[in-house]
Amino acid sequence: MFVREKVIKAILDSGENFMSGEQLSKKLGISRTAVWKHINALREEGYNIESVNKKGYRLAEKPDDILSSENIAYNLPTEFIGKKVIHLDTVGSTNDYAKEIGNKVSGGTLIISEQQTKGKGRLGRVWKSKSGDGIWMSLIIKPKIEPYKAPFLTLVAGASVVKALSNLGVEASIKWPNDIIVHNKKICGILTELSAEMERVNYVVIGIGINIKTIDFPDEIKEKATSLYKEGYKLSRVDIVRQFCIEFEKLYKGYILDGNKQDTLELCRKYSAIIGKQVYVIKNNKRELVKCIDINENGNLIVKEKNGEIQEIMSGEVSI
Ligand code: BT5
Repeated sequence: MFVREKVIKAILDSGENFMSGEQLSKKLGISRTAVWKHINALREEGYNIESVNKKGYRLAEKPDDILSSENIAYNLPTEFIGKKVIHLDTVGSTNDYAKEIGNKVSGGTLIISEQQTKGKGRLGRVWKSKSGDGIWMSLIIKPKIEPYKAPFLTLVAGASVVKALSNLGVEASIKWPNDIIVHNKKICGILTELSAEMERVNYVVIGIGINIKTIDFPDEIKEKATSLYKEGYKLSRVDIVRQFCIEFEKLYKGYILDGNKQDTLELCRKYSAIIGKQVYVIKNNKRELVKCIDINENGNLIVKEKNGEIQEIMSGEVSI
């Protein structure tokens, strides 16, 4: 844990009570000047820390919505997912940032930015990521697997997002392969990128964008995009990220350590927006009406074509 996290943890742990500079300095083994510097840095990050003469410091209000390392990692019941968070004000793309540092940080590191100026979707598409409007984050993981096993991690991530939202009372569903929707509109997109050699994965970056507060979407997406706020949900971003970390770690460990795909697949089926429905599959600019039957062991979509033929679809786009 970094010193600044320890400072905020000590303050959070003391609840309503004040912690004096003296107490903090003894508890953390740092000088009082260092305590003071860390307190100021935390204030700059948005923490409302009261200081009262002769009493010390105390948190004036619960800092719910700051996506800081301290808030996310505080008593987070995971082993490694989300234990280290890099919180940025602005960045081109959290995925690109994650790829720059991927080799240097430990698995489980989370990069979160308030704003992205070059947020990316799949195939070079743009992901709108206005400041403070959502959760724009990338998780770096280092599974010891062969590269062909990595795409399943997109499903693990999708299942974890819907489960996390469901834990917080949001009815969301998964539109295979990488969209999460609420009331038929896209609330979240996932972009998985891989750094690998032929035989092994170096690291995987799972980029997740969740619209939280957006009210006005640009014209080109306003018919198909929505935010939690627009759908009537007022949730703290910190809670969502924490729930995501908890759910992701369970499914991820199951898949990587025990080869367990079932838990992820069960969630993908349970929360599927398309299984049992007629949808259009779009591939190579062709649009075909099919019926979705299932998601198979490999995470591929099984559909029945008009002529009755069963097909397995490995990638592409689905429109409802
Ligand atoms: C995705 O691609 O849905 C993956 C989005 C991943 C975004 C995260 S944010 C953190 C991390 N850093 C990044 O740079 N990216 C990841 P795709 O399935 O290709 O969908 C992209 C399409 O979604 C666009 O072409 C638009 O039509 C639409 N779109 C763009 N911004 C949106 C938004 N904020 N909400 C909903 N839809 C959006």
